[in-house]
Amino acid sequence: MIDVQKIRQDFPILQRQVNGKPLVYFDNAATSQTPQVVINTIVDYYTNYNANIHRGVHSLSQEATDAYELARHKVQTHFNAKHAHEVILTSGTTHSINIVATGFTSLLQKGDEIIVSAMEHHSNIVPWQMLCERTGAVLKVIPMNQEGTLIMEEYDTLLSNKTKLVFVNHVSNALGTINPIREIIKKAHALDAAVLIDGAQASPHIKADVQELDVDFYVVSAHKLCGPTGVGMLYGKESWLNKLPPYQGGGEMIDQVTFEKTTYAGLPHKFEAGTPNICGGIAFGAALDYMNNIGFDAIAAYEAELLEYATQKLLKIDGLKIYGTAQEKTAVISFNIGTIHPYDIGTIVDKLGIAVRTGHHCAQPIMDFYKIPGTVRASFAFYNTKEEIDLMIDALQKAAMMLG
Ligand code: C6P
Repeated sequence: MIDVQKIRQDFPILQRQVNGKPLVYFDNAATSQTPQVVINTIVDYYTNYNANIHRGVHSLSQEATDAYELARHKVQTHFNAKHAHEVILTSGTTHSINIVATGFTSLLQKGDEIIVSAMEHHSNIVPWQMLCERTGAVLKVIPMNQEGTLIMEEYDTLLSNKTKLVFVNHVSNALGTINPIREIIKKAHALDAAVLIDGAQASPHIKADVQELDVDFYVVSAHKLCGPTGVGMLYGKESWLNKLPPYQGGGEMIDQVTFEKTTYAGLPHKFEAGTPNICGGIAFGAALDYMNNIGFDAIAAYEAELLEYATQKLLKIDGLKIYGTAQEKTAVISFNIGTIHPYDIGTIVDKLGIAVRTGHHCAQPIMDFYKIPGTVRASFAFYNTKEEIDLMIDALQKAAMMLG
C-alpha cells in the first residue's frame, strides 16, 4: 500500500508553487522528480569523495570507484542481469540504443531486415534508419490499430529468415501501451534474430527481469525512475556485447595502446570510454534503492487506480478524445479536446500550476497515424494524488471554455 502523503514529503519540489498555485506535476513520462535521498547522494558525492574512478590509487578515487561499482551492482540486481559486466552505464536510453545500432554496422549485410514497431520514440527509429543507410538493411514496421495496440498477426508475417534485429519499446511513451514483449522476443529468437527492448517508459512502473525475458538488450534512463539525468543502462547479454565493437575510443576502454595497435578492455569498460557520469551512476543506484523500498507492485497498483480515476473523469469533458486505449497500459493519458491545439491547452493549464506535456512526444509517426498535430499528455507517478487529478480536470474545463 502506498502512503502517498508520506511519500510526497520525500520530494522537495512537490512543495513548491508554480504561477502562484501548488505544482501539479503530470509530466512524469518526460522525467520523474527526485527524492531527497537521491539529492543527498549527489550532494554527498561532491562534498566528500568527488574523484575520478578506476584510475587513482588514492583513497578518494578508491571510494568513488567502490561507490560506482556498487551502483552497477544495484542496477544488475534490479534488472536481474546474470553478470555485473553485462550492465553498461551510459548517458541514457538514446546513448544505449546508439551503441547497439552502431555496433551492428559490421554484423549486417545488404538485404537483411530490421523490425521496429509503429509506436516507437524517435530514438528507437532514427538510429536504425541510420544503420540501414550504412548497411543496406531494410526497416520494417509492425503496424498498430486505433486502440494503440500492435497488430501481432502482422508481426508474424514480417518475420522471416532475413530478420536480424527486432526493436520495440516495452511501453509507448505517447500512448502508455504495454507491448507483448515476451511474445515478440520468443518469435524473434525462433529465427535467431536479436531483440532490443526500449525500457525507458516501462522502468518506472514495471520491474523487468532480463534473464526471465531472455532479452538480448534492454535499455533505460535513470531520470525516468527518480534518478538524475545523463545516466542510464545498456544491458546486453555477454555473448552479444562481446560480438559488438566498441562505440567510442578513448581512455578507460583500452587494454594496451601503442601507435601500431590498440587492444580493448573487457566488459563493461569496452563500452565506457572516458570519464563517466560518476555521481549520476551512484545516484542511479540510490534511486533504485528508493523505488524498491516502496515496491514496484505497490507502485503499479496505485498508479492503476490513478489511471482509472483520471480516465473516467477526463471522458466526462465534452469533446475529449483519448489516444491509446489498450487493455494493458501504464498511467499515461494522451488526449485532445475537440479541435483545440494541445499547445494552447498546455499553456493555459500551466498558468494554473499544472505541468503536462504537449506536442508529438518525439513519436511523430504515432501522430501521423491518428492524423493529429499532437496531444496533451498527462503522465502520473506514485507520488501523484486523485486531488491533483481533480485540479487538472477543473483546469482543463476552464481551458476548454476559454478556447472552445
Ligand atoms: N521520452 C518523453 O517525454 P532519453 O532522452 O535518452 O533519456 O530517452 C529517450 C526515450 C527513449 N524511448 C522512450 C520510449 C522514451 O520515452 C524516451 C524519452 C521522453 O516521452 C522525452 S522525449
